[in-house]
Amino acid sequence: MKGDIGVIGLAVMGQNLILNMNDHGYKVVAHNRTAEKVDEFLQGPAKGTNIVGAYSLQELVDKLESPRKIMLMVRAGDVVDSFIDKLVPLLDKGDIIIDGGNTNFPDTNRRVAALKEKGIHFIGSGVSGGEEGARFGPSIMPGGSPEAWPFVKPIFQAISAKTENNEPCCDWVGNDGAGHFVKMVHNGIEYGDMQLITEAYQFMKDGLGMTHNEMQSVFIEWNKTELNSYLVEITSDILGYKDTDGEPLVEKILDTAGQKGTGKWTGINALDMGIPLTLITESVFARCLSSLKDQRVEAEELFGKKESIVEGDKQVWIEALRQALLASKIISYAQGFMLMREASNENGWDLNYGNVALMWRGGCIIRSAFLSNIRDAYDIDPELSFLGSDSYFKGILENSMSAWRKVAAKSMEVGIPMPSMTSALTFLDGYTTARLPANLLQAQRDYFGAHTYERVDKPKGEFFHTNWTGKGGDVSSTTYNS
Ligand code: NBP
Repeated sequence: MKGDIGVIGLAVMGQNLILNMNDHGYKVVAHNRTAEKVDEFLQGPAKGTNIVGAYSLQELVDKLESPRKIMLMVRAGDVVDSFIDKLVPLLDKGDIIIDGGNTNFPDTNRRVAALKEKGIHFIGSGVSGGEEGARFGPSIMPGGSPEAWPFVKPIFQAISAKTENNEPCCDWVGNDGAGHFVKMVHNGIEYGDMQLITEAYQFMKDGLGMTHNEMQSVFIEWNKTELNSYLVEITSDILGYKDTDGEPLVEKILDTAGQKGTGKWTGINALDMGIPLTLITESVFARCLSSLKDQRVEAEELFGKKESIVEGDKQVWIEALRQALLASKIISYAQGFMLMREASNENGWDLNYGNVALMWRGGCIIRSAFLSNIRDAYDIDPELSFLGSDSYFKGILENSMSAWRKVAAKSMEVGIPMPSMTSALTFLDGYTTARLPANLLQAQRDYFGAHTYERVDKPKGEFFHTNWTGKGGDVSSTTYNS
């Protein structure tokens, strides 16, 4: 009997996805560049299963049922192109290549188009959930050649995480690089969620002077509220984790955050598309700032250490912080969905935002109860332009406003950096202001560069230039936005 699917790449993600597929009754053919890893896998974790090995790409191709489905779980970038180049001459028209790595979506756009010309279908799929997700149920976000989906759907939906209603956290996202785009935004939101939690931690630790056991208890309690999520849950575990000397391990970890690019790509795409994705972008910058460790140490000496004590009833502050975190999180998701909406419009992807929320509901790093509410919001209005306008989320934003402002103001007053919580509030203030000071900005642009402006008392699209100093001419710059 031939294999149902081939997987190339036997590192942590590939091995665990293969074992997951095997558990669901699929016969998987496993291949890896370094052939010894095939043996190690077959004689190790795959021992006693139906999984078979292939030591060359030809052997892999020969062992698969038609149309062949071959999933790459390898390092993103050139490695993917190199496998595609080697596979294509061995494949038949109608065969399917799937890239399950963390690929930047323009690469997927390019690969879908290039392979289409050769009659090969290509799926670019985000896979989230890390090792455990891959093994027992990841969130899977596939996009690319729609013709390929019916062949891959049963396998992907079987191995994916399920919601509490047993719905698979995997559905077709859209054409071209839509799946990888949605995975990129997922990772950007992950950056935002993590940054928000760290800001709450610093406020509790430095501002309220709380112990790690106290903070752990707060996160355990928060996990029983609307903040219920995987990241809040692991944060409570981390805060309670003691090093061998009995001290909290987290305080021994160097405070410089790493990043592998997906948050940065999300920010770059937001800038490219003109979407004010402030919270996620602040989170990326917060990681950049954290990496300037030596400079920060010198600067603290130069400027003096801040005494960031927050006075007042601790319990009141903790509840205010919870509300500020929740409200900021709504803004982060609202901005992420604005970005997806713009990308969907620009690329003709016709994204289903409720389905995206469903795919993130389980299996992935940002899984949370909150995503069910997002799904509900898009069920009510599939074209919702701002998540915060949905009645459920609007209610939370309004109820949290006073506490959120108090936390933001206090952080500024005592010098606790909270870039994501404060920028989220500033965004909402801007978004809910009908008239912003951009009129003055337009006047400045016209003053120094004759960039022209529109008038509130004239139809939109009519542009004016003023000779502000009496010394300039009447020639204006060409009006366009980039
Ligand atoms: P890695 O990202 O570490 O990739 C390891 C695989 O890539 C191995 O099979 C390795 O083969 C192969 N490879 C490399 Br590296 N360079 C190669 C080359 N020049 N030619 C051929 N093969 C090469 O594995 P992973 O962490 O399992 O991740 C796989 C994909 O899934 C990545 O795109 C990753 O971004 C994505 N992802 C990872 C996670 C996670 O939590 N780790 C989560 C979600 C998505 P070798 O054994 O011969 O070196």
